[in-house]
Amino acid sequence: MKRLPLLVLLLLGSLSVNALSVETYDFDQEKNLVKNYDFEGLGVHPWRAFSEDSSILFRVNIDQNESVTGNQSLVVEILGENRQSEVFLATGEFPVKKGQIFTFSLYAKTEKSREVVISVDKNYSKVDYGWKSIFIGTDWSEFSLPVYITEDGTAEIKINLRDASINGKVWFDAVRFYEEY
Ligand SMILES: [Ca+2]
Repeated sequence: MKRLPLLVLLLLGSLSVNALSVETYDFDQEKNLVKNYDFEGLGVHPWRAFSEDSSILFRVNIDQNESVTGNQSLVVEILGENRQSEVFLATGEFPVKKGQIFTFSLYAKTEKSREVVISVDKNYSKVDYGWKSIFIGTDWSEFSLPVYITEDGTAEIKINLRDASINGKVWFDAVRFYEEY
């Protein structure tokens, strides 16, 4: 019985080393325009999930057991038997100017591999500033999209989970939208 505390200490030690190694990546967070980009607080605000199909069942939460940075991530869970409708994840709009070049990047993983579209568009219009189809797997991976602004106004980053007939959890962490100089 005396060996148990030592074993627990060793396990805790190895966990904290792993956590440190994924936390140290080279990026200046001052450049990041995304609010709540690493989901280390209590809530999901200002992120929101929505679908134009009101029959789709999904929920958005903070997951305290999965992360790339810190200890938490954002998780979207699609539940039940759904049609192939789209579920979007989005955050607020950013003021942008014609000619600016941004990068939109994020880390993601999922319970069941799925195709997801990441994009940046001008809200309430058909103007796309960047668009990419990505394949999210069961391990954390980083994805990135170059964004070219062609009009003054606002832009919004969007994540389209596309096929709500594939249910399960999809996690996101370390989301960035920053200008390239
Ligand atoms: Ca995090």
